[in-house]
Amino acid sequence: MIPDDWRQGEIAIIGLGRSGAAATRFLSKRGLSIYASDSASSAQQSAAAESVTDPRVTVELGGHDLQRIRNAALVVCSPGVPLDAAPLVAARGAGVEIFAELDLAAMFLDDTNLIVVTGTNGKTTTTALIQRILTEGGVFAEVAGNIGRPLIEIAEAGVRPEWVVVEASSFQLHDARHLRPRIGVVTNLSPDHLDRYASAAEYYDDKRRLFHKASEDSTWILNGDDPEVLSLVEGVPGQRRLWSLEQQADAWYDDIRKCLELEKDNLLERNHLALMGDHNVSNALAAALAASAVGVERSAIARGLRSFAPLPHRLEPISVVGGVTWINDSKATNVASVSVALAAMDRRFSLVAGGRPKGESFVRLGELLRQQCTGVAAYGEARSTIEEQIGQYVTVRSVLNFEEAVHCARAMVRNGEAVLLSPGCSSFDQFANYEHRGESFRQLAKAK
Ligand code: UMA
Repeated sequence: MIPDDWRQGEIAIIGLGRSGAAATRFLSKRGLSIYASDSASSAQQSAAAESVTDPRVTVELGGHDLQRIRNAALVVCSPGVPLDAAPLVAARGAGVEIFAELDLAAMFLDDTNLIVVTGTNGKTTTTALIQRILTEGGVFAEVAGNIGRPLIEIAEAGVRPEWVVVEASSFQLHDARHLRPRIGVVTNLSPDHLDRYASAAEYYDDKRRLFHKASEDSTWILNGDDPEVLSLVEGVPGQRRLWSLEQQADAWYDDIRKCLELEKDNLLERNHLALMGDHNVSNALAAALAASAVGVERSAIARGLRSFAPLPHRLEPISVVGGVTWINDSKATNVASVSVALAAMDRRFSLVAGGRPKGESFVRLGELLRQQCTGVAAYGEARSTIEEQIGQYVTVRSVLNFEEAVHCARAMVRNGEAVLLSPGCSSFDQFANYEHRGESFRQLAKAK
């Protein structure tokens, strides 16, 4: 299964986060020589380096030996490594083949049933919903990919699940050549990661890699309300199943009867779904269609949806303290996600936003905030931009640090209202990741 030319030299692994560490384990077990390097040398990378005992693996932290990478038989890169990072530029310049970790895994999982979920927002919830429903329907399913577990770990595991539900980010899909979903889901599309891509079109091009191995046997589950999604799939072979919040479709939401419908029958009453916001109705409809394509019965789909609890950091109601509801939406790292959160709010609230900006404009939030928002506490590197761009619509208090922002936001609401963390930015100016930011919010809420 390992191509002969991979044994002609070293495999260069770029980045030693979860993906790089898992790829190193997988390839070293197959007897390959590996040079794994990471530009950083913090605790995570050091722990990964220490766990390597195979003498065929050389680990370098705090930098990359570009000449060694140029001479490699193959490069495997982590999703967080930008395309213009020096090691990737060096590899490309020397004509070395580059694999994303997810695509490397896909090569070894070609005979495994994959449901691949992509899109800009809602991927993780949809992925988790599908697994919940499949499990309810008696199907052995696991999740992997952007949701947190590198797909290569599934390729390594001894027992293969019947279905793997893979959340795929655009970074993981970049240049994917081997990924062959039996079922693919596209939740929605809007510009994102403009700090990494030169344009939204370039970002959509990576999303389009989902269809690279499409055939007449493929099933595509698509958001029928999103023209970008429908245009992305134009000309792609395979069966299409659409869901909609606006009109009748294969799965749709009947806003008059407040009921989710699947293939012309009632599936579930809206109030039996424990998730806030219409976007989550959309995710539930997508998951129902995917499970139905696997063959799960309607009653099990309904039970799976009914038993699904909100995921951490995604519009997660965390507590009610002194009559104020605290809602953690730390995963909202782009402006489109914040709009979705604002639309889901059913009461007056203050907003904590900020962090490291990704190059998007916040202006479109202005009108949405005017309706129910009592004030915005803007923090971190994005604070001045947020104040400049939405200050004319709503009161904005600009502060440097996160804790101060949470404190400020609390002071802007009363009994019966809510404090919403939906930052619209990445967390990296003050936190290791969005989870860390969400946990910090949880602790601060508890202390109020
Ligand atoms: N690095 C270098 N050289 C460089 C640049 C970076 O060595 O020039 C190093 C960094 O120091 C770091 C590593 O490369 O150690 C990059 O690691 P990574 O960020 O890819 O981290 P992983 O732990 O492998 O996590 C990745 C995904 N991270 C990103 O896409 C940024 C995780 O998605 C995913 O869960 C995991 O693989 C398993 O598949 C997280 C994410 O933030 C949740 N995703 C983005 C999002 O959802 O918006 C796309």
